[in-house]
Amino acid sequence: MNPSRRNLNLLPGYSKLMEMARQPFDLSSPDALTTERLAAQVCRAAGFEILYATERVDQAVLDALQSLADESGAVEQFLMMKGGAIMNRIEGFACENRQVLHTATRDIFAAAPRQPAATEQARQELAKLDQFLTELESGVLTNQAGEPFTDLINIGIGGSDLGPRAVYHALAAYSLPNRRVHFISNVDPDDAAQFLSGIDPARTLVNVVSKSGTTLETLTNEELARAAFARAGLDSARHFLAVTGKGSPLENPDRYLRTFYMYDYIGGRYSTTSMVGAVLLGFALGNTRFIEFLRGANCMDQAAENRNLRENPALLLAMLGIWNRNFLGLDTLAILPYSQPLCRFTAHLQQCDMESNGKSVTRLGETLAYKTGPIVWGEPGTNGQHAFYQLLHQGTITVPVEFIGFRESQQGQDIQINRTSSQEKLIANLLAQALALATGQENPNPNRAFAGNRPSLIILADRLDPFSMGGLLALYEAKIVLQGFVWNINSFDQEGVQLGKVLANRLLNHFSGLKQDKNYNGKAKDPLGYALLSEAGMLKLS
Ligand code: G6Q
Repeated sequence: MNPSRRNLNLLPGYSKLMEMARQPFDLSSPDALTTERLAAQVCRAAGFEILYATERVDQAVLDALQSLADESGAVEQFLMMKGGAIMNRIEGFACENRQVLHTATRDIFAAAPRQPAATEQARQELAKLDQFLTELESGVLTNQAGEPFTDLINIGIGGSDLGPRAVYHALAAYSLPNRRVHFISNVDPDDAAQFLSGIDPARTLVNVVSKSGTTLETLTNEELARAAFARAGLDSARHFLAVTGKGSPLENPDRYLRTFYMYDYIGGRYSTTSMVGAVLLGFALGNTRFIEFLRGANCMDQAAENRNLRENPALLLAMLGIWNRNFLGLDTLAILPYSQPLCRFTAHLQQCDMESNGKSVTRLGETLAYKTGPIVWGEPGTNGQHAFYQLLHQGTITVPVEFIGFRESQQGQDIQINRTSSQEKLIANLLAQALALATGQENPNPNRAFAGNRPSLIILADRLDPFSMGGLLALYEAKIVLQGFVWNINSFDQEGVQLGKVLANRLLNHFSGLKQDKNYNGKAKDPLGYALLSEAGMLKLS
């Protein structure tokens, strides 16, 4: 089937859903939440359950969302993407014009992968990594004093930081003994100084991750780290690793102990399962657990091929998100994990979703007549309950919520107090929040009344481990791209980050101009930028 690639508002199901959205399911009406509804509105796949009885949908709306997904050809496009079609493209305009093949990095378990050439490249890099990790673990590869490497500093930003960092924190409990990973991303010198002062460089590897090999923050921090190694009398070429695109300026074997590659068909924010995440996660977890993480992601990628949204967690999340965004008109989405190890996961999803779907033109470059990606935000666990949940329950805007939880704790160390474990307290809180948001509560005191009727869903798995973390990552990656297909936008470029970079460089030129030439006239070159620097008090410092 050739997918329609029509704009959302031109699909036959759009007007039907608009009509249905005039009287959406009322979660706060007395008989809304029944035990039958709770049992019926569960989607199970790839080791996850999605409980969605607390969304404002009934079976008729779900059927209409299914039709809309079918009409958009979302799953067909997902399959085309996995097969290597050029999905990163705006017709008729200059654009990246690339394949989108992050799923190939974990399609390594199949005898016949969907895109054999890309999966072969992934296998080759994984074999190189396995060899490197084996050398480290067996003691063949040590520092100059014959000691093992215990720490790794990851230098990268955006897609070369957020996803890998989120997964490292999520799985740190599974780390090999004596292995720690630290992260420097910001160009803020205080960020780098904090880590460089707290570690023993002699036992530390530095992993420089940049697909382009040109990112200002990363290159600056690399030089900062190399200077620290030189001060410690160490040869940085024996400590520094590179993960980069083939042919990038970082590709220089003389400067790095090992170089691993990622390819232009893997977007930064989708690159956690490529070498971008693999090197640091492999160092921390060992090869076997990293492969288990890939297996979980692959399992969810397969589940995402199912055309039935009631059986496909990613398509279900995508279409419920579109219902909330385009038909109920809700502007934000809170992702709230009840799991402290997921403390950086929402930050990763914020990038993955907002950079992918924060778009205003179609894949033909036309201005959109409907909303696309929401503002994504959130924090873990019960901490949020003591902070911003007041607004979620009684504020003047409605915020849809995606809760994430696990039936068992990760480390199994728990305590019974008042005959309940901490894990039971944690999950009881999660479930209670979904109920409270949905049902609300009447009270003659208006300040203590809860209107309810606020939508949420619950993502559950048994335990946060490498397999389920892979699944969770792939669940959101697939949700985001499926939504992009329905919205008929390009979810794979990020032109919107360019202007700020260009202007920052223009401002930086004024500093270097002033340092080089006493008669430098920045005002003539760039009146507005120069005036802004002056008002900000920055010219006095140069
Ligand atoms: C992600 C973006 C962006 C990118 C960073 C780092 O999809 O492209 O966040 O990952 O700008 O880029 P480099 O890896 O090229 O340094």
